[in-house]
Amino acid sequence: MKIFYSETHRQHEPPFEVFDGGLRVPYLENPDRMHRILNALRDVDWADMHAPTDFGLDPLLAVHDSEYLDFLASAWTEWLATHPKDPSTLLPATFALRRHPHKPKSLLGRAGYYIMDLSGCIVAGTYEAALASANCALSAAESVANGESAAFGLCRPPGHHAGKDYAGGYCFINNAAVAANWLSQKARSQKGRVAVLDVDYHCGNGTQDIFYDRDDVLTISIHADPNHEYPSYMGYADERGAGQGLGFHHNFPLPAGTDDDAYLKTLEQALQNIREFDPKYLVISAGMDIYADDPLGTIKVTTAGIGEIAEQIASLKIPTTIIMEGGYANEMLGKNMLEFLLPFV
Ligand code: SP5
Ligand code: ZN
Repeated sequence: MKIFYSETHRQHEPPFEVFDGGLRVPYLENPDRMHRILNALRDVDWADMHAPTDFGLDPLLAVHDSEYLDFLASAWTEWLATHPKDPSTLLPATFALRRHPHKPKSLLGRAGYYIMDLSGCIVAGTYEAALASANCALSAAESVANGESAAFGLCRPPGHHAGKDYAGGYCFINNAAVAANWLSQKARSQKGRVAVLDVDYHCGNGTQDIFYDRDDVLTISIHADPNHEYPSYMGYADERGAGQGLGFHHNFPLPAGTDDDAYLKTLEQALQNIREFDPKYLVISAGMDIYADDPLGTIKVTTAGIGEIAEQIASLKIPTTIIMEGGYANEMLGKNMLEFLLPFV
């Protein structure tokens, strides 16, 4: 299996995050996560590692707002210019309620406008890392478009919480959405469509936002109920798409404690939606934070369960681009990711 990975992710290592009212050090979405997965991949003979190709900004601008990408590109330089002594990290303390339309000029004002929570810390290498991460996703999508049955974008930072014009939940550029949109353009001439299935523990709110009014990309997210879990304001079952896109989004919120069997039953409903849609390509937002011992999770899926989930998805036999999202039980992250990839090899 072709796997796309870039060391550039190391440049994004925020010093802390603010987590439900307390400071968390170190940042949970840390470079060690990739190290664990790479170590596990070293033990198998099917991991065909590649550096990503640079696709430039066009495929990113096709799903993200250009002023938002400009903000990400210049935020650190602007922050350094005003905080040269101890820049630490750029993190706003005042957040925009988007029902107020003003977009402020100041850097912290824009940061509050473009960042949805306190985990979207920007440091010196954040933009470079986010670009490299998106290029890993695009490179994986390209190899699937060129005939591979599956490919893996080993992306960091993750992407599924990033919307058209906002960062959040450790995410800056929506890697899965960028890949799905790129594939939908590839497939357009043959009237082919794309489905995105998000199995990260958290709702893929950014992906939902980006494709909400479109009928050419079906989006489905299975996640912890937003009534008790991040991102709180999206991910409910009655969010079904809008306009042209009505009926082309599905949320499957799950209760805390959901085990392998209950998860697989819900997955079967999602897979039935995908079969009916009959996409030419499938993109998976693969978050391993559904794992029972994840420090952020409340869902109790086992390592064997992760393998079974992947088995069921692979049985669709749709060309599949797998995109790395969350997963914070680092000591099991390599093993869990191997279990997930194996059915696609
Ligand atoms: C990519 C990804 O997995 N991002 C996750 C970001 C989650 N950050 C939210 C942290 C707050 C969680 N509060 C948990 C309390 C409920 N048990
Ligand atoms: Zn997650």
